[in-house]
Amino acid sequence: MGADGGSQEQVEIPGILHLDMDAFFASVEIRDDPSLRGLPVVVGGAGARGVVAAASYPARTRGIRSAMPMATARRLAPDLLIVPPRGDHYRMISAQVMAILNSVVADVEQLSIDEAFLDVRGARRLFGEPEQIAALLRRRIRDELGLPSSVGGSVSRAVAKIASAHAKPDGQLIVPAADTAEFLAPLPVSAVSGIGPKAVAALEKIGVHRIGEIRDIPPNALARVLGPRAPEIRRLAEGCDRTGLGRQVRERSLGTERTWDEDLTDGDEVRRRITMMADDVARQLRQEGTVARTVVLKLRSPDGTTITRSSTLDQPTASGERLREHVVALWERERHRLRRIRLAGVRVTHLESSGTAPVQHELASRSTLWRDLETAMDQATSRFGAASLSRGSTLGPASDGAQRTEDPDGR
Ligand code: DCP
Ligand code: MG
Repeated sequence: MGADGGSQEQVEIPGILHLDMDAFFASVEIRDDPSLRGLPVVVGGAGARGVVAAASYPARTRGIRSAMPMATARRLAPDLLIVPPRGDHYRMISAQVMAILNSVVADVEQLSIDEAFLDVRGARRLFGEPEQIAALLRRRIRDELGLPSSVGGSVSRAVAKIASAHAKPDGQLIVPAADTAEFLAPLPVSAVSGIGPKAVAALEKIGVHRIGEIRDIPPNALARVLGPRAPEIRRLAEGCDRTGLGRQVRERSLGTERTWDEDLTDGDEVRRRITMMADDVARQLRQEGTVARTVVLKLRSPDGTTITRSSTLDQPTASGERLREHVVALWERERHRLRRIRLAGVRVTHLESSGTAPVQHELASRSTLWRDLETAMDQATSRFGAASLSRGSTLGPASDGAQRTEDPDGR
């Protein structure tokens, strides 16, 4: 599944860990000067325009936070102890932390100076379950570096990060796959990385304050508020996110394209060819049980001029009919620009597993009909070959054997 590969069972192990050092810069200073322990300590510029970089947990109980003006922090805690930052020192200790992580776990993705994601699903045989590995890492960082850290674990990087914040300070929380939605439900939407103050305000306007309430919002309404991230955040709220290490699941695409020896000059012929390509791409999607949200039409004239136009669908689809509507619309918009066509291609991106795609409401009955029809066509095609069936409107003079291309980089 996604970039994780592996079996279903493997995917359900909450072995995506997020480790984050507690009050990192402040903890280093306290370690190096134990007389600071238990006191409201901040690291940051002490001058008039200084800001708080890190605040010890005793400082936080007084309301002091990172990025706060130092003047405000001083007002909140008149007994505040301010330590000037030592960047090189923190960077060196950060490298020591990462070396410990890398000595235990093969898949480590450092995110910032004091945090990393780890995929420990492959380390189980050697080191035990994710809980034990989290405890081992935290113990080694404590014993070898004298510093506190916290770990969250989940089947998803986003949930692991939320869990580590939940476990702080000096704790760990591994959320089993089946408990994910329940764990997230009562948390404020701002706990999701990437939901900033603007999105929080927009969600509040539609009555959503907690992550669990996201599940009650219809997909279209959620898309209006959150834009393209809406499906991903809904999956998260439902406990269905399985995104592991790496910035995101690698964006896959699939498609088909064809170059002709002789230029196509007849617009209707081009239209027929791209219609067949849309059908072929839809068939590929259905074969692998995915649906696509974006369809891309590529056209090249004999002089090399290439235009690439894409169209985003309201709902992800594996229907040739839906893809056809979009590529033909793109073609109609661009046809005046290219009088002769040497190459045409149809490609889909933003692929999702068809199991998780939201049902298309208004067009449900129509698309169900098409899906059944197209599934029947797929079965006939696999039994009798591609030439046995084609859509009425694609029956043209020449049968086109567009070659199938698979492009993991989405170009
Ligand atoms: N940092 C900074 N300025 C900020 C935020 C952070 O200079 N606005 C630095 C100081 C932090 C370090 O980065 O110690 C790590 O950032 P975190 O967000 O992980 O914060 P802390 O580690 O300080 O606290 P927490 O226990 O919440 O992780
Ligand atoms: Mg931290």
